[in-house]
Amino acid sequence: MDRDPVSRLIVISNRVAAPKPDGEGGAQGGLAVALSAALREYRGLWFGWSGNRIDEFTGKIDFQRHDGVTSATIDLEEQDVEEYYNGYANRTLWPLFHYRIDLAEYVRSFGAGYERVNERFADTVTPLIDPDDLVWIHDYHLIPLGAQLRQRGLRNRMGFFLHIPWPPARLLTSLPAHEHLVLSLLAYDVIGFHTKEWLESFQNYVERELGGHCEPDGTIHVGERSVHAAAYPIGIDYKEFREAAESEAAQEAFERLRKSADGRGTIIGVDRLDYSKGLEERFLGYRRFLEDHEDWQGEVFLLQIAPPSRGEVHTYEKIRESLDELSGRINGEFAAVDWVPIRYVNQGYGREDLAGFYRASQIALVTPLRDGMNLVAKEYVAAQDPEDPGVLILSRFAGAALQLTDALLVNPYSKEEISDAIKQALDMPREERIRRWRSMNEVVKQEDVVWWRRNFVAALQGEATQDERAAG
Ligand code: GDG
Repeated sequence: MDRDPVSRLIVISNRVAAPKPDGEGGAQGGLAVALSAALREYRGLWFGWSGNRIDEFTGKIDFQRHDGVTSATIDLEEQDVEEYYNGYANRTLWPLFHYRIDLAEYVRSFGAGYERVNERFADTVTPLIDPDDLVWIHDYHLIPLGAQLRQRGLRNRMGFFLHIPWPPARLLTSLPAHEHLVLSLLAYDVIGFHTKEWLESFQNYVERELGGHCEPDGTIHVGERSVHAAAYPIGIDYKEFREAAESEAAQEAFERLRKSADGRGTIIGVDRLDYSKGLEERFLGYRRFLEDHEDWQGEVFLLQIAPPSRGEVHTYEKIRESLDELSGRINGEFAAVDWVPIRYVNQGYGREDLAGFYRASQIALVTPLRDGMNLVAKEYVAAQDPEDPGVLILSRFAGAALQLTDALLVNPYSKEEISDAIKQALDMPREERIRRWRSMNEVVKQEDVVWWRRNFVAALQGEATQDERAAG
């Protein structure tokens, strides 16, 4: 492998985004979208699971090179995938960190599988890391990886970024061995969250449960250890998304949707099919709107794009079934021979198509019950026509609500608030739409994915934190 004199960036995440042929769709998650953009202009290495399952773990690494980025992937055993990915990551941590303690499953073998896979990651990636490389580890799948790498002698600057919310301390303490998990985070030099709210929950846990002390400059002390923890809100690749929005494919998608709308108002939702996204509550809020405003029946429709994800986890099968049922029920109740209130689509589209659909829609309903950030809200803003922009209705409980304060902010659990916001959006004068959009667009444009990456990497390189390295 060729090496440059300046530090390389080693990114480690559960999955490595495979380059996709132009225009190909799919339910590529927000993390993958964001990191592809960040690494495009950074020389580095991206390490993760290939997505393949094998009978017995070999530790064999598959290297690929594209766009100046080397990706290195490993295969995992079936049992690893069950316990680490489907288990601890997606049946324990994901629901708990999204405040769904009712859905969180605490199974000892999941925890063991999680530790084992983190060790496997550490064993295979350690030899690929040079002493002056910066190491940036992503998300809830890999919380203990930094500590594992330290145990293998790595002294590099290491950062961790959490893409999902950090739950309140009282919820987190329901997790068996929660202290062990959180203490492992102290192996990093920098810990990043999307928002101040998640950061404060983390600080609160550290003070309450670990007896730590948090300074106003972001330094956290626990015993002998000090780390820097701060909020780094992720953005979208604004430039790339604007280009997508202006492409021919986007224009075709725009026309296709406008033509089929036939003069009706379009409300769009785009989400991975996940219970955290508040889809059932959204459908019920929209149903309430149709009930509250009969004159709008037949004049507007909801296009909900929801590509399935995590199909191997039972809760995801269940949410899929209940949404099939609910959309069918609402359509049966309100539809006319020439109008269907909800167009519910379980397939993914290319980014250019999405951009065209966003632009063709007068309203976006982005109403997660809890979301680390939410990139769809930002993409919707970026795709709008500056002369005639649409209105963003956004959940107060998405991290994005702290930045996009000119959206119509709603409580996603309240049918009435969703209904009222749809009405307000449909009635909103053009000048007000433009004013709100301009202010949101400024944020989305300035605080983009490059800004996010630079801020995080600067902290990782910088003065901040990490003291007694030599003491190990
Ligand atoms: C996690 C956190 C945080 C969706 N459908 C299609 C499609 N998508 C793309 C969207 C967007 C991405 O997937 C979803 O990103 P979100 O941020 O909305 O949500 P998560 O996947 O849950 O992401 C989240 C994020 O990480 C980053 O830190 O913001 O809070 O939960 O980019 O456009 N893309 C295409 N076709 C689809 O049908 N091409």
